[in-house]
Amino acid sequence: MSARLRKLTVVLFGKPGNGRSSTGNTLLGQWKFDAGFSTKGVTENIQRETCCKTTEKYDVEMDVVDTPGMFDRGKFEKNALKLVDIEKK
Ligand SMILES: Nc1nc2c(ncn2[C@@H]2O[C@H](COP(=O)(O)OP(=O)(O)OP(=O)(O)O)[C@@H](O)[C@H]2O)c(=O)[nH]1
Ligand SMILES: [Mg+2]
Repeated sequence: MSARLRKLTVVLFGKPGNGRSSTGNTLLGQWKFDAGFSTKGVTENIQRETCCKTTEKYDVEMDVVDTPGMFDRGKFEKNALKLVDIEKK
């Protein structure tokens, strides 16, 4: 690993419709996560995307993890467990 390379993981949590996917797309600088208004919630599954940024000090490899809304359709526990599995890889 280069001395100037930094790895960062951002996990987006929150209530349904509060802007997680939009925030993720802004961080990535790309439209990777579906975002928009839906009473049912747009994001149904955990999705992980990676981007690389060069800042004044470091090259940053950033993983952004989008998640379904907390308390959404009772899926929170299941998705939290999936997240733990993803982080183990
Ligand atoms: N005004 C404003 N609207 C926003 C902002 N972020 C997101 N939105 C809007 O809010 C709505 C929901 O945004 P999403 O990014 O899909 O929110 P989410 O938390 O991923 O939603 P779900 O996956 O459906 O639970 C969309 O219509 C966005 O355009 C913000 O910072 N300001
Ligand atoms: Mg979403």
